[in-house]
Amino acid sequence: MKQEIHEKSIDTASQAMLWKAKEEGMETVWDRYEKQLPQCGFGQLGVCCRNCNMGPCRIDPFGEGADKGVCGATADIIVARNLLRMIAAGAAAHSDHARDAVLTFKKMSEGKAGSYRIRDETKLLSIALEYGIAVEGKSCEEVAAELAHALLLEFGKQDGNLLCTKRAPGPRLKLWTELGIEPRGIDREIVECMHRTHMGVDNNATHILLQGLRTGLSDGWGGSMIATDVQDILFGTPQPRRSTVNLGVLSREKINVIVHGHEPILSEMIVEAAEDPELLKLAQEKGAIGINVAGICCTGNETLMRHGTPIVGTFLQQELAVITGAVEAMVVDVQCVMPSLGELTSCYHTKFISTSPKADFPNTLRMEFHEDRAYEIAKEIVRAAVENFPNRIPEKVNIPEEKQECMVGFSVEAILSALGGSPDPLIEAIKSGAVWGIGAVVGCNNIKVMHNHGHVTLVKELIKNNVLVVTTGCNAIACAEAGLLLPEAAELAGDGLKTVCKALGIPPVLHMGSCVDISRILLISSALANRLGVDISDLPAAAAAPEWMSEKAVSIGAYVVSSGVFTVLGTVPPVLGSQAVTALLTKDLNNVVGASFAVEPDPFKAADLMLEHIDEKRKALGLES
Ligand code: SF4
Ligand code: MSK
Repeated sequence: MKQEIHEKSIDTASQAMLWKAKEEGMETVWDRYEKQLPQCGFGQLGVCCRNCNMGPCRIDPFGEGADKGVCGATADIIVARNLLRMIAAGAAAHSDHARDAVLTFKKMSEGKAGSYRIRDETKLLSIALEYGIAVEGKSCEEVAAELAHALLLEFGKQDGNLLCTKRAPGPRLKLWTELGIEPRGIDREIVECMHRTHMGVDNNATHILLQGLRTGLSDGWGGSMIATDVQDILFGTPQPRRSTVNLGVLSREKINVIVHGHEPILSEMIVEAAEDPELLKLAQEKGAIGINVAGICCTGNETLMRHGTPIVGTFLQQELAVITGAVEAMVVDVQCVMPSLGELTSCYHTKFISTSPKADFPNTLRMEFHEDRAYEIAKEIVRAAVENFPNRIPEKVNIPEEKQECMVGFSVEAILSALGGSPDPLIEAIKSGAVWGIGAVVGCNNIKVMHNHGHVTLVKELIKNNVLVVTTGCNAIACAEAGLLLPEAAELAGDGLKTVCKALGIPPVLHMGSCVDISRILLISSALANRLGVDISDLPAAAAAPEWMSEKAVSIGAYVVSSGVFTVLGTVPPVLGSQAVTALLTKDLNNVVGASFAVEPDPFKAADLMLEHIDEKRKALGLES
């Protein structure tokens, strides 16, 4: 199944770089995908198990061969166990990111991370109060030290439940408690998943999946929420600002430093180091007119939201950025970084710099990051990029023209302030039908979907039908590239949404941040539900991940649905090998948590499913329908 270049991406800049890759004989993720085809059917259905060394075992989906693993595990057990391990890995990724943010916060409070300081005092104090910390008469550092201690306890908690979940509407929290899925310690839930899926432990698909919901909740209302809170305290809560996006943000005359991955701890320092007079002088000596820091994936989203630094692209554009021949340094931390970058960067002058003590890749220059020397290390990294500028090979440079303006920075605080301080105007707009509902569209790119087609098509359909869209992660970047993150995009919205956006001066698609910032979406949903006196599952709202690929997305799906939001997946999760698990996820969960999943690869049909759901919820609330 060979695809033509124009079938691989809807983005013309990406297509141009795919042509360049072809001319230069460079291999990309699209080529490697073709070589994998046909992919393993057992894996796609989720019916293979390697959880002990009597295996690997696999179940014959046609009912002609083995119907049980060596130990007797059925397809239901194997599929459920595999799904639980995906959730555990996803929750671990988000939560370990959060832990590192808290540890930096702690060091800052002890004076051991001098490059960091508190940028949002109001948020520090309000969260400290929430965690029961008395703030009166204490310095910010003292409060921060106590808060860091309290937050760290959330990871290893052995008694009681997580504190952040108390932010959920009362009926939701009550439901989680009744179901026994209110999360306990963050690490505990993840460890328990690994224990339960060990050979011969939990062998009841429903029971296994309930642990999946609880672990997901420990991510969304635990790890991810803590990451967002601490990052806002340390780096500032995002406010609306303008920036630019797509491969065309790379500069011909400046030194291009790409920050890629997920954690803002280092990239915040890189943004600062790129303005250091000493490095700017060096850049000029090397023949450049400045230093251009731009992002990919969620590290990019973090610096975009807080500083307006441009974004080069989504997950599937990371190799294409290198192929421009204009990148002096690709600086990576953790998550969503393709190991292929090692080989690819060695074909260009690009330095591939890995910085996380946890994550190394082939052919990298290791410049390990430590908070105590944060700014110094950031300067060393930027210096390495600057010194690499003379190695740029002019004949190999081809930067696409495409560069799109966008408006970003819609934290919950920014949305409420745009609404005049309370969610009431939005609630009134929902009641009147001007805003028909809320659509949360998030998630990755997946090579199985034409790059950005699922994202952009679905979001356009939603806004056309007056659904206000909130977005994070790679969906946000895809929407930015398509021009949907501009107030002017209101022209593409239905009449009601158009009027609301114009009155408030906001885009019809609100960029709320990185993947961990889906926690912001949970909080705005809670604010709306509380104001209406209902549960989140009663809201005229629906979610989608049209091009998801990562295990983090599976954990996100688990907590979004457990929070009461119907969610449409655009790529098929590996569960179809079990009818019981599939039925549970797509139907029975409705009777448990008041929401379920649907799988719909066609973005038009996915939009229809979300709209039907919103219609039903409006009707149930007695709103105009
Ligand atoms: Fe096979 Fe059971 Fe071992 Fe899995 S746990 S590999 S199904 S014997
Ligand atoms: S970066 S997790 S590809 S959204 Fe958060 Fe994009 Fe998915 Fe990574």
